Amino acid sequence: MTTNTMTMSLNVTKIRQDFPNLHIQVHGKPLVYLDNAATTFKPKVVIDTILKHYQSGTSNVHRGIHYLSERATQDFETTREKVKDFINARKALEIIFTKGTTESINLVTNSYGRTFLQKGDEIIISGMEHHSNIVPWQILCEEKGCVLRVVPINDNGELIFGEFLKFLGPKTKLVSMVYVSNSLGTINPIKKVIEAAHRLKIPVLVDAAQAVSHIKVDVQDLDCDFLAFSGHKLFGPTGVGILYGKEELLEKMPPYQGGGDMIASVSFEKTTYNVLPHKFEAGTPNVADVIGLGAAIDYVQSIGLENIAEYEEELLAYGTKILKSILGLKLIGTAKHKASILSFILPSIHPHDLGTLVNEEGIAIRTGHHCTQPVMKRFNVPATARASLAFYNTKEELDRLVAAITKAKEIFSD
Ligand code: C6P
Repeated sequence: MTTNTMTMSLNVTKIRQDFPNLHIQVHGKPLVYLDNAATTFKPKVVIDTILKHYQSGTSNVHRGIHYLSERATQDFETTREKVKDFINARKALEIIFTKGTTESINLVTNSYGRTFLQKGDEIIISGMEHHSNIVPWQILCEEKGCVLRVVPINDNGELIFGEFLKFLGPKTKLVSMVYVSNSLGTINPIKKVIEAAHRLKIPVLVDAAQAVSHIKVDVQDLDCDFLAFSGHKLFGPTGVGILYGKEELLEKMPPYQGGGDMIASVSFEKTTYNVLPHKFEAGTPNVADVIGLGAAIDYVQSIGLENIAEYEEELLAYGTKILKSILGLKLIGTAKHKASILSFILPSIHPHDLGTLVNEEGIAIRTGHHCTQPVMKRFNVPATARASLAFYNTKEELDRLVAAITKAKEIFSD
């Protein structure tokens, strides 16, 4: 281990051995992967778990009494327990498996929203939402005649909490807000948001897509009513996500989709629905990836989110310092409370050109609007370059990013 990583709380050199994807070469150079907000790499244990399911455990769940089906069902339901413990839900039946954050939010808009919201009702979101926490509400507003209210953000990319408080009122029927912004890195004061909304008995959905891999999320402590996240941003597979909902709310909500597994009985005269959580899980679920998510949660727990947060804080501070040393570089998103996401622009290079040039150096960053076009509008930029860090990244990799940006600047100054 180098001196840079010695000072920090994790044995990153050892951790990096767990991630095969970190050891590939891109354009003849060792890959530097700084696109973790888009998706994280998967540790070998997750890959092996999925492989094992397909090689010697393939079966559907909840349907058979044969050995493989019982085993797959057990592994599948064990993951539900793991998710429950991971976010500290009261009961496993409060954990619904979905395809990802996007589907989790759409489940709430379609089931809760369409049932309990009416014309003139207001839904509050923030100015830093991902499109998946904007568009489903807009669709609902169009259908039901509800009103979407957007809490503004300040020049640092922080929620203007006073404005949020002013928006809350008798017409507010739901608050849906991101915990950690994917394009700014801002950590929102989500507990305060929930407390304020609950004083008026307004339920709150938390988009925790970017939160769960960086900070300990405790749904009982937050007291949120719904919480959504994706497995693939938590070192797990794509195609599986979580909707947490309080039991009393989920009980009141109608099914989101109809099909197998979500029913108690079906006849042409009357169909009755299954109990929670199955009421919301129509059809064959993503068995292998759910089981893979269980392995990812075990892996993250073995490192510990407190250790991860501490390490990433130091990495973020270092990255912020060295990026700021690049003449002309402007950080977009300078909130006091931030997760390890560094968005920036350069006056002379379009982010897409920068992304292309650093890619030639073997460095993966994301450029564009990051599915947050209103954030780009707020900061009056067409796009940003974004380096998003995980606990397997190092200071040396950030040094390589800075060197690649400096080289790109030189090319563009010719
Ligand atoms: N953000 C990014 O590069 P899905 O696609 O359903 O797994 O997650 C959607 C989503 C919802 N909320 C937030 C805060 C997010 O960051 C994302 C996904 C990726 O930033 C892909 S656009």
